[in-house]
Amino acid sequence: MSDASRRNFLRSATLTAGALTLAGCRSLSQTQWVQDVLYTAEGLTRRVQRLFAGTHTLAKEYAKSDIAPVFRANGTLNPPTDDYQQHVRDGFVDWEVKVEGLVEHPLTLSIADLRKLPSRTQITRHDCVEGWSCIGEWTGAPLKLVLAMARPKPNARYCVFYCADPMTDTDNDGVADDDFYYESHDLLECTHPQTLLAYQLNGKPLPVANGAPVRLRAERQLGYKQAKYIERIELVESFAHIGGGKGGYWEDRGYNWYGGI
Ligand SMILES: Nc1nc2c(c(=O)[nH]1)N[C@H]1C(S)=C(S)[C@@H](COP(=O)(O)O)O[C@H]1N2
Ligand SMILES: [Mo]
Repeated sequence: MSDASRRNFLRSATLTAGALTLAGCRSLSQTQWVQDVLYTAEGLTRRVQRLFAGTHTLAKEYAKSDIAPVFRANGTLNPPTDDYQQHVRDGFVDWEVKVEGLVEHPLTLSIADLRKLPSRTQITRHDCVEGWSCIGEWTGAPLKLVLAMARPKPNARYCVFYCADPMTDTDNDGVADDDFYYESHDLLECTHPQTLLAYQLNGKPLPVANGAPVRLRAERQLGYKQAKYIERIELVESFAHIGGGKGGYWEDRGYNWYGGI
């Protein structure tokens, strides 16, 4: 896109949301809702890790020469719903990401809208609890810019990411689980500079297997926290009422909510 249209987009985003000036890390982290997250005691491991790691410590970034020739895919590789398959055929032009819940300005963003936002590119290592890791280059819109436009309300504490893939019988009890994949992160993680709504892997549109058209990258967290196929982001005060109440599809089945590496 041209500089002029980028400026226009930014201007209209600023006018509608009045918030892009808040996007700078410092001003955002001084707001009350981020401060509240910083001082919330949610469990010793997380608190202690945060104390040692600092608040916005960057995950390690790698060189181009470290990038794996093929980025391994895991979990859902191609959501089988009619709806998703139609989006694949349409090249995801009508895909929308809704941002709603405890926000002043609910948003609906197309992939084109996300691409118009200032982007970040980072080469990072993905670590899956199943015992493998892979280095790839991700490009996307920093989630904090999207949140700054949506303006979280003071009581918002988490983002819940709802995905387009239904999970089938992951507990192997012979009955298809009709739950969709979902995940959540606190607002500290969501405003981290390396937390992206990523639409590109290794310089190309995100492959279907890796979460097309948009997936989360929260680089200080394990693989299962990296929600793929994102359709909706809900800001909530608590996730006790969502799914099994543990903050994520795998958390509801026993994984830790805090997936810090
Ligand atoms: N929507 C969705 N997101 C998901 C999963 C999934 O099955 N569905 N699997 C998770 C797990 S366990 C891992 S390791 C990573 C895999 O991402 P990749 O396919 O790009 O390697 O996605 C995570 N996010
Ligand atoms: Mo994983």
